[in-house]
Amino acid sequence: MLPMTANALRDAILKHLEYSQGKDLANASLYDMRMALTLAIRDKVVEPWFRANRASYQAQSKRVYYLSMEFLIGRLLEDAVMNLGLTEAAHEAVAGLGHNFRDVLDDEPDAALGNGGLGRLAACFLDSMSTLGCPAYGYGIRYEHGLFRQSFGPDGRQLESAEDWLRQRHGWEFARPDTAFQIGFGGIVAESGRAAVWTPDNAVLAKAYDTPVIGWQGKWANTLRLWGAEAIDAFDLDAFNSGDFTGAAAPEALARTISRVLYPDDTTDQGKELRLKQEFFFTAASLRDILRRFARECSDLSQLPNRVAIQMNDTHPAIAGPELVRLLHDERGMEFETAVDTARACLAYTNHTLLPEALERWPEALMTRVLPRHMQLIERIDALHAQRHPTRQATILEGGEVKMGELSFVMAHKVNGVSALHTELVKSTVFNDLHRLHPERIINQTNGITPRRWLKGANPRLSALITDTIGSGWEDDLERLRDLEPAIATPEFRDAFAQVKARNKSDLAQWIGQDMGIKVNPDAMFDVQIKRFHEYKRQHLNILEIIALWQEIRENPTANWAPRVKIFGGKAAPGYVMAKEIIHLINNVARVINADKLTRDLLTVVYPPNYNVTMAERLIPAADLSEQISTAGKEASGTGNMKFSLNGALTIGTLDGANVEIRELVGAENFFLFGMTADEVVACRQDPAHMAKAIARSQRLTRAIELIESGTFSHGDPSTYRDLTQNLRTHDYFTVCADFDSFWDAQRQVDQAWFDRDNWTRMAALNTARSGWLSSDRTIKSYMQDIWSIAPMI
Ligand code: RUG
Repeated sequence: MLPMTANALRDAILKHLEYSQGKDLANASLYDMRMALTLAIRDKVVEPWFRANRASYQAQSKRVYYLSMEFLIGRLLEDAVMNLGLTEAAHEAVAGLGHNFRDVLDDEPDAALGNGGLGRLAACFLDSMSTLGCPAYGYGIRYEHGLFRQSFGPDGRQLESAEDWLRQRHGWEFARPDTAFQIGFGGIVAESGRAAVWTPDNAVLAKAYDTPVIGWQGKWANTLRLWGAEAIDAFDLDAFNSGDFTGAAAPEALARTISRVLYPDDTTDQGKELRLKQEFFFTAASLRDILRRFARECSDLSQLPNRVAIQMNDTHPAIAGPELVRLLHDERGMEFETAVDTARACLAYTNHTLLPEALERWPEALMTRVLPRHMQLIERIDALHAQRHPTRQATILEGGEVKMGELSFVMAHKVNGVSALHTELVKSTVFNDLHRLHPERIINQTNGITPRRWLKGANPRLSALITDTIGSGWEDDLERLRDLEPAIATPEFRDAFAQVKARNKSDLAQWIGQDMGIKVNPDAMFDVQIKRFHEYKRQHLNILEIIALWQEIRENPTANWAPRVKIFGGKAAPGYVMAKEIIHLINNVARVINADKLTRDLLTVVYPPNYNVTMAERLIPAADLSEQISTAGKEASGTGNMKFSLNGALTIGTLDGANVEIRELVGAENFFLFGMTADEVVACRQDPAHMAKAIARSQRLTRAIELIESGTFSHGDPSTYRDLTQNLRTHDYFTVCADFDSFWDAQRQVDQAWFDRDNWTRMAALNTARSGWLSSDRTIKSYMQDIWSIAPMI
């Protein structure tokens, strides 16, 4: 006899198989089973979802509106089942119906509505807001095609193809055809008294799709509302009747372009009109939705900041400032300055980067063409700021461009960086002048990760060991992991911890063998670098060190080397030539090194294609060493670094982003530090020969670069990687060469530490025990207190 919940769940699955999928059990495919389970679980989410909505309406509570171009949510089924406490019941129910639960979970497409850290942070925040009972809506775009699918050509180059997660029905969402707004572009502005009337010359319909986000233990659920673009008049019947079948569907095709693809880039401003339209599209629809909800509860617009907290995730929704001013001033008659101040009291802005190419700037001509009224309002906002702060130097408009970072700053009551170091750099560099004028505005909110997905879900073995040792309750009170410390002093716990890691590694080794045909030694150190490819993240520093190591092992194969499996994962933006060259090089180094019989047992390089959230969930629990090797001052925070540390991997890293906090938390003795500090990097660049000197100083680096230049990894063709090696020799902005020797030395310290396996395990377990502060629950509590002024409702 199955336990009751499993029985009830089985009945619910059968009902959905029959009535939602139109299948009986005998004919149900894996897809049918997954959809039926998804819908049965979704039913369970609806009740707490309604309850949460009712509670926040009744309390007339302030709500958070998290505006983000990206929500990298990945798969949802396993998370929802886990948060509802139904994992065992679902397992039994599915097995009882003749299917394998793991296969059913793995059938779900990975919803890649984001590029990397910024989008995954938004997804972790949704989980934490629901867990904490913080009334919130996530607002974004329902992209038809998420981040591109990556494969590697026979020559090792990255190939991109369209991702199509919506080809199958998205079982979690509720379409809301009755919640739709017309979003206009272009047109003319006419003066009308004190305000203005904007008449766009074209418009699309933003249609809402809601996905409930259930928190831990099913106590609260918020809504992720994604906007899909459609034509207002979907079909041109006259064209159809005259035989122009393609032309008849043209309005729909054109409108849908706006929500068709996620821009495959997280650091550079694409400069495309479509991108600006996407940004305005989802921001404007969200603001209208927010004001509509507010109007149902309150008629006094001066109360808006007491009910509405709008978080702009990066500058992508920065147009929210002028658009909210327009809605309040032009459409609701609020006096201009009051409208600006009211909007500012609602808005806050998170900065995620200092890279100049990633701080969006729009040509004034483009802004005027696409959003003529907003351009006028931006000029007035800039002028008002100048009038109020006559000593200001930083302007919103400069050189014929609108600087969206400055606009966001001026229109936000709080601006936050995402790690301690990053926030100090935000103050001292990009927003230095604005910080001088508004010294209270910039605050730090170090990023976090949800322990539900990144420990409980991704690493069930470690989770079970933790629960056996300190009891449950750590899932939403992660600081409790500190209670593990006394146990870590015992050999029994360390053995159990080491066994968990060994089993996770054995699973990964099996997957690598099956998926890639590469046999890896599960007893070797699994050394992992997974993240977007970018020169500042320095995957090329890692591969140069691998080449140097390979050489030394070849020369002295019987020496006491620590065997390593070097694992890479990540995509490069399709237009980012240098990042794609690094991918190309890694694949070819892997080809050559993996074929070398002399070094085979000591060094293997593995690079599975199409890295995504699901792959991260597989790799992180099996990692021994986490590579966080960015040029100091360039990685705003990082969140992968936190996931590794929580899962008991040791970090080799620079003093960059949240590495600084991680090192303080876990203890300097449990972290392998190398490289220049952010200040030293700046000083190093003062010497135009820094890279040449570093190469001349380091025989190993010289040999590694020369080996690439000799054609060893390019079938004898010395020209293949010329751009890459020339860049290192003559430019090297990201100081790969200057940090190389320090990186090499730190890697040898890692080797030494690895030889004392029991002590390694102790260090790894201490990383887990001391990572509680990295929970996104901590981050969200801090946003609630310092930015949103919202109290939890559970
Ligand atoms: O590069 C940053 C990461 O350091 C950070 O951890 C993450 C979340 O805050 O955001 C990343 N990011 C920055 N993604 N896009 C940008 C530039 O717009």
